[in-house]
Amino acid sequence: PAEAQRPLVIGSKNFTEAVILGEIGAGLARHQGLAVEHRRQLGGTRILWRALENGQIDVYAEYTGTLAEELLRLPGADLDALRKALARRGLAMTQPIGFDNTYALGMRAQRAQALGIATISDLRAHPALKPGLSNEFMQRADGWPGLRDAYRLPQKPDGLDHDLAYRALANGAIDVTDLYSTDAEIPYYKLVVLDDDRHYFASYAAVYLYRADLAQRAPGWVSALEGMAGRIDAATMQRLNAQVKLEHAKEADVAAAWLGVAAPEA
Ligand code: PBE
Repeated sequence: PAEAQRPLVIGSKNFTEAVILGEIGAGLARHQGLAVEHRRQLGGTRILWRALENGQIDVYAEYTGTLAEELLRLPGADLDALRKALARRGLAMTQPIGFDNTYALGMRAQRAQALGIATISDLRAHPALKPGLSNEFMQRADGWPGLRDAYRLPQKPDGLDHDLAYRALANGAIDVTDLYSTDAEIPYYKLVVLDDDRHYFASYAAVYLYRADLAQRAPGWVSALEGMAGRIDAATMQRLNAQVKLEHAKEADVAAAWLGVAAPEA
């Protein structure tokens, strides 16, 4: 049937880690002789979610907190509740891959120290600080509007591309940005992660989302994706991100090297 001929497609969001996880997912299929296409950097979260729902892609890497807070609007839902809500949409989720990539607010360590800022609450006393926040964070249910209200923050942030935020921080164009906790730039630029003292941010465990029909169409791929459970810890993911962002390796090469050493047998 036509369904069986449909090529296998994995997608990725438009940031480095997402692309690496896309390349690893594609590599797992290729290891089994399956032809798979990786549509790289398709867009932001909502674009990938829609592409998965309507079958333009079969798989992409997502984060549990993003599913709960932004996509399914089930704040605080556990893995079981997320799975049930996904199943109703013909979708499924692997076990967590082994690391969390949470949102956090960050500043240059020196500047934070000079101003006596260690927690997000401390920002309230510094209304003149300029936040530059990634465009997606500005709009998301778990992003700026909720954070501002939860902490009663007085600042007026600008939106910018996440990849540009680090240089803007380094050269003083902005004072605060939203970090992704596995970003390689956090130690590189000597940034400090402000303590989320009101526990606003959810936990964002990395998983692969896939269309439930993939279990019939490519069962070996589904088991290989499930075999990623617990395989990448946060330090490893930050190192893979660093290879691309700081050492300028290609995502595909970083993924292939990781698979060569650590690939679970199909
Ligand atoms: N992140 C960090 C997640 C949410 C937290 C940007 C990696 C994402 O949804 O893409």
